[in-house]
Amino acid sequence: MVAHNVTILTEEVIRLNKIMRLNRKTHILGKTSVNNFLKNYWQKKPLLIKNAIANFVSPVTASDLFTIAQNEEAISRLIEHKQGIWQVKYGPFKRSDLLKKTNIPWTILVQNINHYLPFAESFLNLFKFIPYARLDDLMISYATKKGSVGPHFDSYDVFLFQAQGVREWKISDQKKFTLDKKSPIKIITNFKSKNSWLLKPGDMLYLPPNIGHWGISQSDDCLTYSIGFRAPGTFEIQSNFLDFIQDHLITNVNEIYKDPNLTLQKNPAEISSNMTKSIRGIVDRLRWDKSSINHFIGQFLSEPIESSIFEAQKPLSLKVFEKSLISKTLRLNPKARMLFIKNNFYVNGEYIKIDKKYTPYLKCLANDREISLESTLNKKDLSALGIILLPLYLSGFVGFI
Ligand SMILES: [Mn+2]
Repeated sequence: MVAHNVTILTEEVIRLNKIMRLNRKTHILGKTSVNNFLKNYWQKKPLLIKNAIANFVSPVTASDLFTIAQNEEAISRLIEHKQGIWQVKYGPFKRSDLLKKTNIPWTILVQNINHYLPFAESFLNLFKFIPYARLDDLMISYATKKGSVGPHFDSYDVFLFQAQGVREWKISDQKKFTLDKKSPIKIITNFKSKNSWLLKPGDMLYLPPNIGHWGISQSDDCLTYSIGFRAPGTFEIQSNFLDFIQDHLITNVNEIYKDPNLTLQKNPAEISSNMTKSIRGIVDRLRWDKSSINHFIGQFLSEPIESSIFEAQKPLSLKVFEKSLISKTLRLNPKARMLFIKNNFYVNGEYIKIDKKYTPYLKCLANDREISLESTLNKKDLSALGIILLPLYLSGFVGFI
């Protein structure tokens, strides 16, 4: 695991965690209230927040980022702009790839930092005013002076938090863009800047989808955190739903088409109306209701990202597991997604069947991503919770701190 190699100042993490826990409702949006943000900005228009976190010092360093970029599982990109040509290389990288001295401005972007650094997971807590089902990940980019990924637009909402150094952000109000067809990355060729801001450590810019933007590092130590959101496509929802229906068919596999009342047809190649009617009847027997659609939604939205690997744990007796449950804090694996619809819970695309009585505990685990059970919990409830949680533990979806 890469996390062991990453040097993070523990005190700094604790200090930041305190700021974030105490002020998480209002802090990160500055003077803008959450309700005002959702009503007037979310998915609608950009918002610049100066001093979203005052006196911010990034606990994540460029060196941490380079360490993560060496991990096989990590998703990273290195972008350079050489003599008018954009070049992109994909990770994993070697440390030597990143430490080379060059006069050409460059930038590296590493996704899913919250899977590797506990600090990054805590940092995402500041964005709890947006549902987890919409949250994608924390990406961190490092850039040398003039480093950039060029003028472009994204299909998703993003918060761009300046963590270290200075970055200039130019944004446009254009509706139509022309793209550079030769470039390996999405580059707008007719970009016209409408606003330009210098973001210093602790400043943040929110951008809704499809806003042209261009961030250019103004220093050799530029670190930008991108809090990205996800939104499933309509085609993706529909095709995944059809797969779900297929996986959940309750049909007698031995039942076959019958025609005991067959009569002589004039054209043997013709499919008769009797036959089309009979098969239409079979298709019409496919049924789904609100509850099966909800199960689909829960499973679909809680699917972890494709590259996630969960390590299975060594078998453990329920008794030993129960002991840990009341003495330690159980937390979700940073890569795990846990969501719920009313009293139905979904972890990493799996439906977790539970007695209604235990929903408050599971809601706590889903919302806070961790739970500490009290030792005063009675034996029956402890054992019931153990039976629910042990399979999640064995799959590596939850673990003890
Ligand atoms: Mn972007």
